Amino acid sequence: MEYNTLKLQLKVYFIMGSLNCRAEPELVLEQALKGGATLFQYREKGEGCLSPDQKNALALSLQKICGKNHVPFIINDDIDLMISLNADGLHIGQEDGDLNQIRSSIPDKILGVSVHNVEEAEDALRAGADYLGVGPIFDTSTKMDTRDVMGFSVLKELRAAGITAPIVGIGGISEENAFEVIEAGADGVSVISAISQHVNPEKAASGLLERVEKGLESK
Ligand code: 3NM
Repeated sequence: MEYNTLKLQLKVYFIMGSLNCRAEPELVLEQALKGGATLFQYREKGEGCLSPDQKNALALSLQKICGKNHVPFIINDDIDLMISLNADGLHIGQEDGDLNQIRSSIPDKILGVSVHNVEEAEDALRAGADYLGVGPIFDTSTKMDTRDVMGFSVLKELRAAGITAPIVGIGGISEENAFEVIEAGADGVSVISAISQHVNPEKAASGLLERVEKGLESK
């Protein structure tokens, strides 16, 4: 996919599964999109997450909400579900299979890959990743098995290495620190709890969007 289009879609990348929400996932997503979330990833992971049938049903229902709002719908780490729903894309981690093989089985879909350094980023791009997720930038209590907190340095290193591909930061990002994440080199921010755990997901998403846009203007 064309880099500039994708960069705009990555500004406020909301990620969520049933375990992350305080209210009904559908309601949380509707509100997040109303507030200006630009991309959505369905990520059903963790102890106590939904059974495969329930997961498929919720995915379909969230996909419809994205469709109605013209926001791309990405699936985390489940290529079969992505293909069966004809979703807009897939996001995978470093341990989620052979990237070249995945790329060739979904040539026309958005493919995002989590990376942690320049080498992983270059490998992912060589295999055809469309965007890179980089983190954890800050401490997060949403995901247990993360790498060590990276701060801004990794974002700066990726850009200094000449990587121009779309990049989103992830991990502990909020309205308070989103500006600096963009300033350090990201095109957008990926968040779970800043939106899903907020009492007002719409307000959370609009606040993030404002900070991201300010960050982009300052570059
Ligand atoms: N991946 P929150 S951190 C899903 O570092 C995920 O790769 C991470 O949740 C990584 O916005 C993370 O609530 C959780 O901190 C992000």
